[in-house]
Amino acid sequence: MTDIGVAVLGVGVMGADHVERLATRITGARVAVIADPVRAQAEQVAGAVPGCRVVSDPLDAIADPEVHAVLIASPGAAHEKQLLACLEQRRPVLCEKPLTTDVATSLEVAVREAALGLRLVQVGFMRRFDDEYIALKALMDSGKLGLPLVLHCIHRNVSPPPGFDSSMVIRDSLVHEVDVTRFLFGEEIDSVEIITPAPNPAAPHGVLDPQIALLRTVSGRHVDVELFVSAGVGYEVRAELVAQHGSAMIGLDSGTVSPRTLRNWGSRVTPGFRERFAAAYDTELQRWVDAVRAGADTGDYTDGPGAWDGYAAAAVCAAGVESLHSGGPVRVQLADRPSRLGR
Ligand code: ISE
Repeated sequence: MTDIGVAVLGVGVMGADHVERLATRITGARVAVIADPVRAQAEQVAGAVPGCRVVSDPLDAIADPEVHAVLIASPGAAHEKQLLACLEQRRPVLCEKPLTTDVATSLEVAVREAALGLRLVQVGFMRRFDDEYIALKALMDSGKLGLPLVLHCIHRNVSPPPGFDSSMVIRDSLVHEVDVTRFLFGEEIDSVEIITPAPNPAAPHGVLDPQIALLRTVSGRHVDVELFVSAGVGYEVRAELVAQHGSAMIGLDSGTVSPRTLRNWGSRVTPGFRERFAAAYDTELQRWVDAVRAGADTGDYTDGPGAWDGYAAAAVCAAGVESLHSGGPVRVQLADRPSRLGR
């Protein structure tokens, strides 16, 4: 089989990173078309990829005859329309989180996909492809630590992008731990509570940062997450599992516990998510391309979290945003999972 043609929609930081990845490290696929509202940016990124065309309308890119699969890295608000067009054209699609920007439209995507009897949508929760998370899950599933009980997480960024607000700490940052919780424990989240300590004076005006999220799974397991998007030091994403017979920690960068301050930022702390999860993104894309190529036989064009996972994460984050405003724990409302019809 010849390489599949991929359309990349949105070539900001993440989209451009994926174009470079597809063009240089991923086998079995080539970037056929790029669409971005900033034409100059699209031209610049496409210029580095032989044979890649720039198309103005993302919907034309999805329908393009050279395109077999779509990678959505556009802003969240554009996802719903682009995802529905992919489903209509039966195009396999890898969509960066969030699936869509609200719960109802995320459910709509999951329902429409299920009605096709195919698995076409994969959500870009890249931590599921990271060696450390995979090793932690394998350790939990092996039973060596006994019953998993508690997960303590840390999620710190140097600074948030422009326009970040308090609810984005939940929808943009906590969403990763939401998916990690569902991935590691293999169960849904039942309630969320957001606690807002005294804000960091260096946080952008009006942004409540840090925030502490308390998640409770349906079987009663506890997950706490410190979210600190204006921490000013580096990209610190850690998790410590506490289980019946012991504990295990991932995300220490150097493998040791060392003081982390601005002074040792350069040498010890990973600067951002592209560096921390570079290998995970490579694995994610290679496995997605392989799944797309194999999908015609199975109707499953994904190898990772799907539309339901994107929807469930959106539902948990909506409960989190409600808790941010109202205080106290908020129950997560989940619809019945749509079953695949047909195949
Ligand atoms: C960003 O969108 C990401 O996905 C990063 O992984 C996360 O650390 C950051 O907080 C988000 O804003």
